[in-house]
Amino acid sequence: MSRTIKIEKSILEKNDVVAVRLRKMFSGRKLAVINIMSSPGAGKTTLLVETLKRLAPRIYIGVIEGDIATDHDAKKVEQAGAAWVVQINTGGRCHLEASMVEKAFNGAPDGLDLLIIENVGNLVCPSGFDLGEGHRVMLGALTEGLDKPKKYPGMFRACGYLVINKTDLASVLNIDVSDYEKEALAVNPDLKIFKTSATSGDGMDEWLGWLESLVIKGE
Ligand SMILES: Nc1nc2c(ncn2[C@@H]2O[C@H](COP(=O)(O)OP(=O)(O)OP(=O)(O)O)[C@@H](O)[C@H]2O)c(=O)[nH]1
Ligand SMILES: [Mg+2]
Repeated sequence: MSRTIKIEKSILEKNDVVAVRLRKMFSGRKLAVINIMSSPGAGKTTLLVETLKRLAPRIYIGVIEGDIATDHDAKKVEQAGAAWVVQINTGGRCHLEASMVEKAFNGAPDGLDLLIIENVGNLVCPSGFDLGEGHRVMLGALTEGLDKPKKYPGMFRACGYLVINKTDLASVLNIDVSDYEKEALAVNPDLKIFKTSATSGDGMDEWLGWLESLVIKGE
C-alpha cells in the first residue's frame, strides 16, 4: 500500500516540474491557456467548435485535443477554424500529463493568442495533473444530474470556472439550472459560472467575452 502511494506521489512530482516549466514558457509568450475538463460527452468539443466559429476570424487559437483514441475531435476543431491543432492519443490513460502537452506544443507557431486544451473525458483523474495552464475550466452537463458536484468534489474544487452546459435540455430533464449552480457552489463557493447551450448558442456571449479578456491580458 505504501509503495503505491509513493509511486503516485513521484508521478505527480515529476508532472509538477514539467508544469512549472510550461507555465513559465506560456507566460513568456503572453499566451492565455485554458484546460477544459469534463466527463465524456458533456460537450467540450461542441463548445470548442462553436467558440472557434465565433472567435477564430479575429483570434489566433491553438488547440490540443486529448483522447484515449481517434482524431475525431481534432478534425472537428480544425474544420471550425483553429489555427493550429494537435491530437494526443493517450493510449488508455484517462488524463493528460504535462509532459504530453510539452511534447505536443513543440512546433506550435509563434503568435498564438489562446491555447485551449481539451482534456480526456473523465471527472476524476485529469483534475490531479497540472498542465501549466492559466485557468482550469470544468464543464458539467445538466444531463449528468444534479449530484455530480457532491459526488466528484475534487474536480469542482480543482477548477476556478464552471460551464453548465446543455441548458437547452433543462425543461426536458425537469432540472432547474440554478439548482445545479447551488450544488456546485456548495462544493466550491469561489467558482465563476457560465451557463451555455453549445448547440443553441445560448449563453455563449459571456463565455466568449471571458476568453477575449484573457487574450487581452495575455494570461
Ligand atoms: N442538447 C445539447 N446537446 C449538446 C450540447 N453540447 C453538446 N451536445 C451533444 O452532446 C454530445 C457529445 O458532445 P461532445 O462535444 O462530443 O462532448 P465531449 O465532452 O467533447 O466528449 P468527449 O470528447 O468524448 O469527452 C454530442 O452529440 C453533442 O451534439 C448542448 O449544449 N445541448
Ligand atoms: Mg471531445
